[in-house]
Amino acid sequence: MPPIPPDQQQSLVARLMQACGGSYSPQTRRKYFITGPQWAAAYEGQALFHAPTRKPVPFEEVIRQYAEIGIAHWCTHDTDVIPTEALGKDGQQEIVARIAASLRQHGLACSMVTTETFHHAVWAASPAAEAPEVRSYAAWRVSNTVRIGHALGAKFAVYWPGSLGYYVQGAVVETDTLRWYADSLNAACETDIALAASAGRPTLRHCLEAKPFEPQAEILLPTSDAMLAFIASGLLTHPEMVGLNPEYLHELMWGAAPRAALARALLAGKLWHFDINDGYRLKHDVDIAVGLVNPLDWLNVLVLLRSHNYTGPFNLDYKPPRTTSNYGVFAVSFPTAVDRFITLWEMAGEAIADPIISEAVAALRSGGGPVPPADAEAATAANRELLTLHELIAHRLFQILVGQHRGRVYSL
Ligand code: GLO
Ligand code: MG
Ligand code: MG
Repeated sequence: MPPIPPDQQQSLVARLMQACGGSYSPQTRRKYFITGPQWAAAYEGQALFHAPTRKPVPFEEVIRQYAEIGIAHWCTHDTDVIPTEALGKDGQQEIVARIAASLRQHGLACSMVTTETFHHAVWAASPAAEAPEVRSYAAWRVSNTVRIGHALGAKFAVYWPGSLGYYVQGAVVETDTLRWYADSLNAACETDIALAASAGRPTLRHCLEAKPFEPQAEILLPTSDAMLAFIASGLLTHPEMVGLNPEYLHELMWGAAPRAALARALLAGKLWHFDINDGYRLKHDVDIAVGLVNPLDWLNVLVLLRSHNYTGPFNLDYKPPRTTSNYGVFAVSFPTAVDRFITLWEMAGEAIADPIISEAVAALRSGGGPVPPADAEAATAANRELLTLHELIAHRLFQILVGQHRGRVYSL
């Protein structure tokens, strides 16, 4: 093949995308509670050791592009859209008004707002630092975000504490740090209650997001389970207003089974928001788009969520790869992420309705017949053949993943 001149590359990408087929219409995509973060689409490809590879994308452009793709909900960090120095000032009001106008114009809703408590130098010792002035600033920042959330009609606020951790042991007192972190959340909830009452709106659902490591060394709330314990610790004045925003990769990173972590959150009644992406165990937070690494595991995650009637948002918290262009972010990265999610969601419905899986599960639950309660040998023998069904179910899920349950054959 001769070299492809730069001015012909977009049309090549567009033609091959078209050739892939299998995409859903924007109307279909809008039916799912899929949310698109400002920061994901605007991510410029920078990282520790890595320079940016893309140009900045302003919120007007992100909102316009999301609308065209069929992503019906948008979310943001405060400082994705408002410079730190303008927060709480006239500049904030002016920007929030522009965001509201842009969302209206393109028919999008703001689903969630979140406070950046990790990038700015003020957070060097975390938002729950020893210095009281840093902590009052943190309390003001999360309260200000709640204010922005109400102004934009958001339903959720998310908290990824980011650098709520430390490089060396002994320099921070863990119990105090956790108390101070709770103080900020309490301030956000109090502000929310007052604002919601005066605006006649429901309060937001405040969702904690854990990440086990990176960017800091040791961390106080590394997992969703740790956050569940924190919510129930008695430190929060309004624990009923606080739930979880687990992120698929964050659970995978520490070696967990994401599906099991989600199941524990479901049982606690705290699975309110879900960051969807993909990646690898025990590696960095690479935030690859959903289904590109672990599609079978993703199918299983969605079987769990569908069968337990999860109705919260699916937030596309991933990073388009550094190799993708600004054009590619909206022409390939976002539409394909959304479409893989929808396909996996629909396949999860097929798995739930599959007669083979249903019969196998029912058989396993029926067991092999009554045996005396104290007889291990008899209980083992009663189930000897039935237990083969575990592997059969896993095979059937693989068949559903590759379409063999619909007659696609390779044994020609
Ligand atoms: C980073 C987190 C981050 C959060 C965001 C929302 O690893 O996943 O993207 O989801 O700050 O608060
Ligand atoms: Mg996240
Ligand atoms: Mg992540």
